[in-house]
Amino acid sequence: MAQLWRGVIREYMEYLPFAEGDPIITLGEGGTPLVPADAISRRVGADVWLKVEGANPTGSFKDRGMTAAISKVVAEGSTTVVCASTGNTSASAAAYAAKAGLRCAVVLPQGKIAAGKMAQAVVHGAILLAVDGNFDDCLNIVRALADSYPVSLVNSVNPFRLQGQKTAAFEICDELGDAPDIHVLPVGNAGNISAYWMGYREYAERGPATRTPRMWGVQAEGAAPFVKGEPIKNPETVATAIRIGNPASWDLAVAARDESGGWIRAVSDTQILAAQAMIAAEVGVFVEPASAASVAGLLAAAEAGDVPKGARITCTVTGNGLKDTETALAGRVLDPTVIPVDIAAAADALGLS
Ligand code: AN7
Repeated sequence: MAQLWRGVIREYMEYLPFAEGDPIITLGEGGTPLVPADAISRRVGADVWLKVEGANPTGSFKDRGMTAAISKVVAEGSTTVVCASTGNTSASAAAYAAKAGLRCAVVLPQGKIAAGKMAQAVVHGAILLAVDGNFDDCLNIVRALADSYPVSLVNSVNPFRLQGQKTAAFEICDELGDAPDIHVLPVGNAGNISAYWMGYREYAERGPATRTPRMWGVQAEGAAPFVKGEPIKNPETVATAIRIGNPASWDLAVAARDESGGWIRAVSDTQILAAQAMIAAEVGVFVEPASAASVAGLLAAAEAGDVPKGARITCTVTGNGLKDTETALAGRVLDPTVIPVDIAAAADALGLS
């Protein structure tokens, strides 16, 4: 009989601040595919795998952290959750709040959320507030709200979020038999790179892994505060998920980078979109632009001669491409060849006859 997946809290409870009997709000998150990416391996001369986080219930890695944060909110008896978001956190918060029967309010940068993510917040019944500002402004608002009013903040400054998100590192080690040599992922608000580093460290300390990987973080050129070394005022990138200028987990991300012997670099929007198209066409995985930043960063590192030959490399592709079809289809010709209801015509059009 198949082994059924029970969600990240039940699968990894001994590594998480949860105990049997605690309320657990889950949509079955985690257990996502780790896909060997031959087309990328060939390009960079290494052994590259994609951790496909778009396969989570709401289509992004945020679900791993949200199951933990929302479960704790329920345990504490709060009835309203709030978050700021570039789209995926709000989609996840709205879904898990719906499952838990909580009120959910999301504060979003106006006009900068991909349509699919907006749809998710709406259908799951969240209260939407749009701010004439960027994500960093939105985060300031919800932090102040949570300080002064009886609402629970579920952004990644909530420590339970990172606890849940670290389980992705566990899954990778469990599947590969040990930690990879290098782990690459996009960096926005910097919670996820911090969470992976925590997960890899804990697995090495407690036995399931013998070592930790180098952490390579990738930002979009127009939104690259870690590359600049300071927050930036007006972040801009086609990858709206990582359009963030003042990351909340700054110190944790710098520690992840430096303790692991890694780096955080930037790639252009053009490189991001090219990587997105390549992953879809040659690996068979449709990711959103922010997710493609990890692969774009790896390809750029290979061009610079910085990828060790034969290294085992895992790349997190953080979100599902279906969330933002507008960006993926921009500049593409969509017109199919129109044929009558006729097999010969279909064969003709396909060059088979
Ligand atoms: C697809 O949803 O910040 O560095 O508000 O949606 O942990 O912030 C999203 C971030 C990468 C960056 N890829 O992760 C939000 C939000 C995708 C994302 C990131 C995000 P962090």
